[in-house]
Amino acid sequence: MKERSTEAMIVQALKDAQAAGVGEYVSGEELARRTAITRAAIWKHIKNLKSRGYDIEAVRHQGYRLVATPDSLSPEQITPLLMGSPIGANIVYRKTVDSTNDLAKELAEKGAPEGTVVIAEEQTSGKGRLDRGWVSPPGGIWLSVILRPETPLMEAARFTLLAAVAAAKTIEALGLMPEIKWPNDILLDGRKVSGILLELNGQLGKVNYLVIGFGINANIDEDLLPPEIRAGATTLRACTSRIVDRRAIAVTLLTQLEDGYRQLTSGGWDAVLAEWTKRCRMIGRTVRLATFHGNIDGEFTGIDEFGALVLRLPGGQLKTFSAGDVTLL
Ligand code: BT5
Repeated sequence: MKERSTEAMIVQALKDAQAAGVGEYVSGEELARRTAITRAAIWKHIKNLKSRGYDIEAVRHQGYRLVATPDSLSPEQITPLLMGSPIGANIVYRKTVDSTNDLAKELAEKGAPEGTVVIAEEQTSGKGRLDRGWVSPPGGIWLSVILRPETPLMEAARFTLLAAVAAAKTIEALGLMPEIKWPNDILLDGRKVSGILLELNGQLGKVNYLVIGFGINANIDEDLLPPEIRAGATTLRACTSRIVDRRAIAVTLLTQLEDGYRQLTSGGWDAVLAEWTKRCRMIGRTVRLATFHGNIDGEFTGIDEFGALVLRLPGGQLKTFSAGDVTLL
C-alpha cells in the first residue's frame, strides 16, 4: 500500500512537470526529496510503474519524464497488443490534433504507407460528414487509418460499410448489441456511440488512398457534449456502467479492420455486405432519406454493389443513393 502511495506521488510529480511543460524532466534527487526515499528506491519504483504500463523515459543527468500513462493510446501502449498486424504497424500519436483525418490525409499525400494509423487523445475540430463537426473530448477513441486498396473509385463506399462492420464487431466484443445505421453510424439503444468518416483521393477510376476515421465515444463525459448532441448520443461507459479499456478497444478495432480489409480486397464483398446487413435494422422498413435535394420516402430494400442505399419509391420504382441521412418513418 505504502509502495502504491509513493508511486502515486512519483506519477503526480511527473505529471506536474509535464503540465508545466518546462523541460518535463524531474531529477532523481527531486523525486527522492519529495517522497523522502533514496534515489535507488526511486529507480525501483520507476521500474514498477513501467511494468504497470507507464511509459517513463530516463535520461542521464536530466531525470525522468512521463511519456504516457497506461490509459493513453500511445504506440507504446498499443503496438505490443497489435502483434504485428499491418494496420497499425506505423502509429502517429498526438495528445491533441485538429482532426486525425486531416493529419492522416497530409501524411498520405507525403507517401505514408498503407496501414498508418493516426490516433489522438483529443480533437479540436473533429469532422463529421458534409462539413458537420464531431465533438472529441479526451476519453474517446479518435483514430484514422490510411489504406491504399487497388480498387475502382466507384467501389470506395464498400470500405465505409466494412469500417462500420469492424466498429460494430468491436463493440459487440464488450457484450453490447450495436445497430448500424446507413451509411456510417453505430447506435446503441438508438443513440449514436460511434461515427465513421471515409475520405478518399483518387483519379478517374482508381483510388490513390482512403482515410477511414473512427470516432468512438468510449469513456467521454456526456456532459462535455453540447445539449443538442447529447440527446442522440451515448458512450460505451454509459452502456456498460464501467470505464472501458480504450487500448483493448482500439486494438480490437484495428484487428477487425485488418481482417475485413483482407476479406474485402480478396473478393469477399458479399460476406462483408452480409455482416453489414445483419446489423442494419432498417432494411425492409419505410424510411425518410434527407438528401441535398430534399426528403425522399421509401422502403429501404438494401445496399447495391457500390455500397449505395436502394429505396423502393411509392410508385414501386427502385432508386439508389450514395449520400444522405436516413430516419425510420
Ligand atoms: C460522422 O459524421 O458520424 C463521422 C464522425 C467521424 C469522427 C471521426 S473521429 C476520428 C476522425 N477524425 C475526424 O475529424 N473525424 C473522424 P455524421 O454522420 O455527419 O455525424 C455528425 C453528427 O453527429 C454531428 O452533426 C452531431 O449531430 C453528431 N455528433 C457530433 N459529435 C458527436 C459525438 N461525439 N457523439 C455522438 N454524436 C456526435
